[in-house]
Amino acid sequence: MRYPPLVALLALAGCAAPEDTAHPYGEPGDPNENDNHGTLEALSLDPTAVELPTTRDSALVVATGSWSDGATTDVTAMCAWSFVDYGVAAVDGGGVVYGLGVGATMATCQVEEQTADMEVSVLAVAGPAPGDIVINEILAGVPEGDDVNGDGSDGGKQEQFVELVNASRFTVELTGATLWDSDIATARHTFGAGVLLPGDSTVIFGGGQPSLGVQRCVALGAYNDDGDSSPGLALDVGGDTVRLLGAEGGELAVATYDDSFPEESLVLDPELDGTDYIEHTTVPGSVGAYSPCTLATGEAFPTAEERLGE
Ligand SMILES: [Ca+2]
Ligand SMILES: [Ca+2]
Ligand SMILES: [Ca+2]
Repeated sequence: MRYPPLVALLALAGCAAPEDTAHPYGEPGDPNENDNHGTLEALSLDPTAVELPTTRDSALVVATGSWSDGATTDVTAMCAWSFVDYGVAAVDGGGVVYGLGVGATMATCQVEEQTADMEVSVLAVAGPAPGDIVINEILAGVPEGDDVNGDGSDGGKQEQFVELVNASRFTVELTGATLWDSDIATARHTFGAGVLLPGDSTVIFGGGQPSLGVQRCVALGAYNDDGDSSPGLALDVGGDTVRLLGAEGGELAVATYDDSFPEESLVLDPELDGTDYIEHTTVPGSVGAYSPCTLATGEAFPTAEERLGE
């Protein structure tokens, strides 16, 4: 388990995110321009080593091929990439190198029968920037009798949940982030040590012992200082505002709803990328009133590789 729920808060020294949150994607070249050069005789990468300070940083690699007719061309878009450790880095079709997690790995580009290697090291996981983590789904009005968190009992307010998804292209650190409702002066949940890869999700329930068994999703009961009288997430059915604050207190995400969602979730439309919320059952192919840890259709959230490929 890489996400212990109740770990004491740690400062995020050294993990501050740069101001620039743009996605510096290169455009893949046209593979067809290499069609008439015969056989690829040599392949090289430039640079051959990349060090990324954080998972929010990226670098550009160019693959150059030497062909049997004497031509030398940019073959970056033709690379089939493989990694000794797929948890450390990824490279998109434009040659942009991304850090997924702390560590070092060899990345290999293969074009035809030729291969070339590049060392990639990633030094730290970045803190989240506003917009990285989206509040994708909120369940305030729990259908009576439903065991939403999967712990075997109908826990009433324990079944309320907030579904958070890393909709960015960066691995981010949630340690010390907090979740709030609009009318209680203390955080409804404080995140322990943990990171979210692109497309990973975490669902915070009002309480109980959540057990959903969905890969790339961590389901937790709200962790706060309320003691035995815990109101959990305290999501008012008549309307509320949910806020996610970073470890330093800055607002990362916010969602406000009214009383128009009586016994089902509200969900972003479209999921991950939208700004408005709609009734969960109105999403085409919806599995029902709610879908903690998955899209409304029950399908998995897109993986890091799928997000990079978009
Ligand atoms: Ca339950
Ligand atoms: Ca409330
Ligand atoms: Ca969902």
